[in-house]
Amino acid sequence: MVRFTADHKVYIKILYWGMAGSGKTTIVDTLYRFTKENDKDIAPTGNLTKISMASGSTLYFDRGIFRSTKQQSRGKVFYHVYTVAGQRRFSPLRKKIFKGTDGVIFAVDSQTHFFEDNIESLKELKNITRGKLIKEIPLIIMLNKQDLTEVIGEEDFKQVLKDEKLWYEPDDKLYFWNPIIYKTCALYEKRKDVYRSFSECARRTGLYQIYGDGEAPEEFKEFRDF
Ligand SMILES: Nc1nc2c(ncn2[C@@H]2O[C@H](COP(=O)(O)OP(=O)(O)OP(=O)(O)O)[C@@H](O)[C@H]2O)c(=O)[nH]1
Ligand SMILES: [Mg+2]
Repeated sequence: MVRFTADHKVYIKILYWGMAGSGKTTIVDTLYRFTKENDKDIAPTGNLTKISMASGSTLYFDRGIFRSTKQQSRGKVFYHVYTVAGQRRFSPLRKKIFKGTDGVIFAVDSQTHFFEDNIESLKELKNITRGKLIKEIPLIIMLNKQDLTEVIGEEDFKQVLKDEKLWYEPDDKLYFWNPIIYKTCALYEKRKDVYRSFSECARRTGLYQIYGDGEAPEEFKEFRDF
């Protein structure tokens, strides 16, 4: 739920969701370091909060707060970025962390042997969002770990989205808001599209609020170059 405060600040919650080990924590680490060290449209404020086990797997969540550095929104727009703990047993916790989410980035572990586990994680997300994905909550897909061999391709995952009714045909008014599927690598030294995928989710979340009153705006063509 986007929060507007009395002092004209806007808080947007973006959540990384996905199976255990898909790279969510690594993605936020890379996003943090990259936007701290480079002059980008967002910059971190403070440190990342990480609650994890000795193995590095998330126990509760990670959280980072980023502020917009764009001229028109500088000092006014803030992004609360969370990751969920992906292990199966943390399902009730994920439901809690999900509350108030404005935009979701779904991180896929692209290794082909995890194909079914990714689908299971997507189904759980769908279940929690109760039909709101894409319609009210923008969805972006990261096919992560594309630096490895034997990975899931874009067409494979598009089919998953179609099967899950998260993909609209060109004659549908939601077609324009179909999830963009990014082929990513979250490892800092080999990073690919970590910043870009976040930016697109943030951009869409803003458009949903400004032009759609919290829903996917219908008259979308003019926003193409927004
Ligand atoms: N090769 C490769 N390894 C990655 C990539 N992203 C993450 N990893 C590795 O995958 C492992 C798990 O990454 P995490 O970021 O902890 O995964 P997570 O999604 O946060 O896992 P949970 O917190 O258990 O849900 C770590 O060893 C990472 O270094 C990637 O793009 N490529
Ligand atoms: Mg994690």
